[in-house]
Amino acid sequence: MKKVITYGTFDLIHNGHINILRRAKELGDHLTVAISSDEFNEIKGKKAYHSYENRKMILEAIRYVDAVIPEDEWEQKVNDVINHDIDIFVMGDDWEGKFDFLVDHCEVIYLPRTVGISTTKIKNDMKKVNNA
Ligand code: C2G
Repeated sequence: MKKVITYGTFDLIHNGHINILRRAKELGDHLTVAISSDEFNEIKGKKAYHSYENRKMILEAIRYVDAVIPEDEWEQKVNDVINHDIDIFVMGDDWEGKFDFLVDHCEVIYLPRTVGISTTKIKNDMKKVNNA
């Protein structure tokens, strides 16, 4: 069984998230998503709308997702890849090159981001609509 992993906040789930989850799953047979905890989001300088529990529950409802684990720190990826027997690590190409250290443990694939959508864009567009 070929196991894939990807990481992210996945707040306000949108088509860009679904595209990468679908494509990550298509690379193997099992997809684990490491979803950023609320505390780790603070380290990343992100404030998610949904709590960790709600973002986790939403991800678990997506057909491409087989397992969800917490992402608490930058340094956990090597252990995650080893402990979960991961074959392929996938991230959007806004992270191109940032996780190449994982090549000692698994295949590293960066996929093109979906153009025109992001959680930040959703928040900003909604502000405009509500203030119009
Ligand atoms: N993504 C995408 N297209 C978009 C928006 C996001 O392909 N239009 C991808 C990102 O490249 C990432 C994933 O969706 O691979 C999740 O995006 P975020 O929730 O924004 O995750 P991020 O804050 O980049 O966290 O340790 C890695 C970090 O946790 C990644």
